[in-house]
Amino acid sequence: MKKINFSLVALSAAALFAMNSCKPKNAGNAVNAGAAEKAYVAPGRYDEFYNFVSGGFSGQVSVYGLPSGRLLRVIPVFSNDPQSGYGYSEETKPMLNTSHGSIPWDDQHHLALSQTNGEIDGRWIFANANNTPRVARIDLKTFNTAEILELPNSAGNHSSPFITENTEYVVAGTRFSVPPDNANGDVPINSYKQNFQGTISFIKVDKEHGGMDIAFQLNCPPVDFDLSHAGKGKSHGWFFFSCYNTEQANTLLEVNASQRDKDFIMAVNWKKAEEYLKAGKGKKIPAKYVHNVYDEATQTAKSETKNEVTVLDVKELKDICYFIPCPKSPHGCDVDPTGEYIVGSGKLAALIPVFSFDKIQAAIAKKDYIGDYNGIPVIKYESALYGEVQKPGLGPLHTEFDGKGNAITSFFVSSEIVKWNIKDLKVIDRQPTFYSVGHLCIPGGDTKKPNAKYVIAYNKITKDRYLPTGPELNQSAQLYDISGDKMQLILDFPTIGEPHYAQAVSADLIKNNSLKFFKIDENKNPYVTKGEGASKVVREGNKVHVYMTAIRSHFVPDNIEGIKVGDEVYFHVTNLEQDWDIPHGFGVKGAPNAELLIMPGETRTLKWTADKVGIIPIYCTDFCSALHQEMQGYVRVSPAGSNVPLLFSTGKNMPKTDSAQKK
Ligand code: K7E
Ligand code: CUA
Repeated sequence: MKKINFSLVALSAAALFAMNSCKPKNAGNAVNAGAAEKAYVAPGRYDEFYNFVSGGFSGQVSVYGLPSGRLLRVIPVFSNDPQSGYGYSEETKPMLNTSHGSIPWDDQHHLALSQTNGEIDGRWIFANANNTPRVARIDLKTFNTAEILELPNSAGNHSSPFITENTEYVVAGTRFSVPPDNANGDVPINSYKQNFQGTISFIKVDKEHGGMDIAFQLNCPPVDFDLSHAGKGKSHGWFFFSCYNTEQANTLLEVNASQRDKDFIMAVNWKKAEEYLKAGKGKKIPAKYVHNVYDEATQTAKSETKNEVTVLDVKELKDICYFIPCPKSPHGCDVDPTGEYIVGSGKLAALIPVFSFDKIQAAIAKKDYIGDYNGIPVIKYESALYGEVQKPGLGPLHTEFDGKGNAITSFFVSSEIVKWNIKDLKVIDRQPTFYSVGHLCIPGGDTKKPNAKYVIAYNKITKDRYLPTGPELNQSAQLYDISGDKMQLILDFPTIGEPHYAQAVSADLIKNNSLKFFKIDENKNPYVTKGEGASKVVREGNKVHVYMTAIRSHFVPDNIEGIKVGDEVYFHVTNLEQDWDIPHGFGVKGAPNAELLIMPGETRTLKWTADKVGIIPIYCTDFCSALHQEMQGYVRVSPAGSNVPLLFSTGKNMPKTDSAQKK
């Protein structure tokens, strides 16, 4: 959530007072002397945890080490990447394809590490694109985006991705309700109540390879689904979604969607939905969406358009969905490690309700409803409620769990994190954040087995925390040691883009499976060049394929003649190195399609259209050896229709050829 502007309508005078006083005067003094030691990781030493952090409006996912806060890598997911050529190289362009065409930049909010038995298994991490609804799977062997699946009938894929305890499903709820894709969407906006619909997608994940596919969608009432979490343990088989705008407003939501005292958490019995699906109750409806898969063998992405999706109507099919009233405009919806307690964080509420899974089940059994909402039963608040945390803070957003019976909740307005006990609902500790915290992360904090050494707060505002850099300041994270009685701030570090949700995991689970280079023998890219002797330049009409190799410190070929204006030149560059951490780069003067960064054993293709007569330099852009600066060459471009023959070489001077133009 980005910089909420709380309206006067929604806040009491007391709350406003607190907002103004939320920034302690001597923020710098909040860190005591012992802190530096706790966050210090000596040069050459590894961090204890990987921290995967959403990049918000950057569209990427970044990886930090904890406790040092060192940036380890930015993984390109939903945006073109000026570092690796992701989204620019011919191999990766299809990854950013959608039913709207190629989209070079999206907005990434939430992450979900794959789980087995409710624990992180270190295989994949899933990420959402918020703007043009998509879910990505990142392979944690290579830290590459392996797959991106578009979601039809959705808009603003916010409550996504959230995962079940054995990665059976990755689930995605739409933020905006909209008319379904196959309906006539040319309707007045104020016909929201009649024509709009909320959609939840259940994406099944192949157990072995991770491949994603939409198993079914739920057709739900038109509200805004904000966040979500799966049940676990006793509540495995259920999913919980926070909903706002149950007023079903379509304008000035700031006021119009803040009317009701309580909105909802929607409980979804997905095992029941599976039964209906098996019984053939799903309706196949036309829907156009795109599925992009990166094939590791060919190192090439393919984009496929799908035309159909199976929908279950939760109004017709009873016992899938139930609404639970939740004060007020709930944002985070978090389930504790036992699966019994569901925490709804009402942004405008002065308390935190904690719901009991057992009580929800009992209420459903007794039909303890206060009525229905668009045909869906609404459970009585008191019947679902375990209890309320009183006066926790202002503007609760998100909750993580420490596995020792405590929850830690972030408070955007009062700018603090607050630890409270789940059983007695008493506040135990509170610490300020600097400033306006959004999400929180404890390693494994939304699983059955949290590893509660640290909590990380991801903040929206950093003014006065860092040296000024003009009007724009990076967002930041703050690391707290939570191993003792009091939470202790030990480190600040800036982040790439705006961090929303993040996940962290013990480094041991990932680091030993990490691939060091691609084996050249296993490279099945159709344009691979497996040795310098195999390099060549092939003309097919106005297309020219350059099969090029790179190894310290030269390209083969590095002199090419016979290219003509208007030729489409494909530089297929294979990095022949078979060693960890020896990439080569590739740049072509004037190429509007960016550059390449090629990992050892990998082939990457840069498409370039020769647009001017002349000599075009090419060179390696990654400092790969002492003679990196010598890793360069030339391409001669002759006029269209010239008779300069196609020649290529490295290390010998080609014959002088006549460049006279045919008249
Ligand atoms: Cu709270 Cu998009 Cu998860 Cu941001 S959302 S903070
Ligand atoms: Cu290869 Cu520098």
